[in-house]
Amino acid sequence: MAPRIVSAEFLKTGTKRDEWPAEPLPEIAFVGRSNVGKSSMLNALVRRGGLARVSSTPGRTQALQFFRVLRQDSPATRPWPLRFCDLPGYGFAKVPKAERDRWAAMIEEYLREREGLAAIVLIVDARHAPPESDREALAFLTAHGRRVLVAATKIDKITKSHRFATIKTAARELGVPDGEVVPFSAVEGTGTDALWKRLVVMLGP
Ligand SMILES: Nc1nc2c(ncn2[C@@H]2O[C@H](COP(=O)(O)OP(=O)(O)OP(=O)(O)O)[C@@H](O)[C@H]2O)c(=O)[nH]1
Ligand SMILES: [Mg+2]
Repeated sequence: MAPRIVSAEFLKTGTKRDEWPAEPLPEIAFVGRSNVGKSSMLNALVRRGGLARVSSTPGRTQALQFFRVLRQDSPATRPWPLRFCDLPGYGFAKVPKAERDRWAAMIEEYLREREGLAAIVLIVDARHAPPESDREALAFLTAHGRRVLVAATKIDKITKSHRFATIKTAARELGVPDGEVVPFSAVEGTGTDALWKRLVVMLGP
């Protein structure tokens, strides 16, 4: 079961290291190609439609966006805070190269060096076999010792009978075990419970 979300609020934008929030909380970051559905996934997980900015124009999220979330796992436990970090996407060709390089440097520094980063959700598009950039992102994260959860989003675009095979293909292409790719849809709400279940394990009590 997904936890009850007691509150979810926008904290701040960060473009530089000294703008990363200082409050020591476990953090979850959302990584993936431009327009894949990172911000929509974050919103679906906290069940707040307009929290993170979503747009059909790729390149919507242009800096690190931090959110503070209070979750309650069961009525008997007290709420625990955590942070979400919504990242700009990679692979968006229409952004000028200098700006792309600046984003990449900003994202990589954060992913390499951020303390308290409990897990990273790597989001891939269920409709296509993961491109080279997704495999590179996964290799980068594991090389830096990060714990990664893979989610294949926009699964609503795949007919139900093809979903299993789609997830299997994505897992094989990425070189992770089948069961490790979570099918997800921000539109249907598919996968929010499964993703939360794994996040809660990584976040600890
Ligand atoms: N069908 C479908 N559309 C989705 C889903 N998730 C996101 N979208 C759509 O995909 C587009 C991009 O969504 P965003 O959440 O802004 O994607 P993003 O990865 O944050 O994009 P950038 O911040 O620009 O990199 C929007 O038009 C969303 O409505 C999904 O699960 N299913
Ligand atoms: Mg976004």
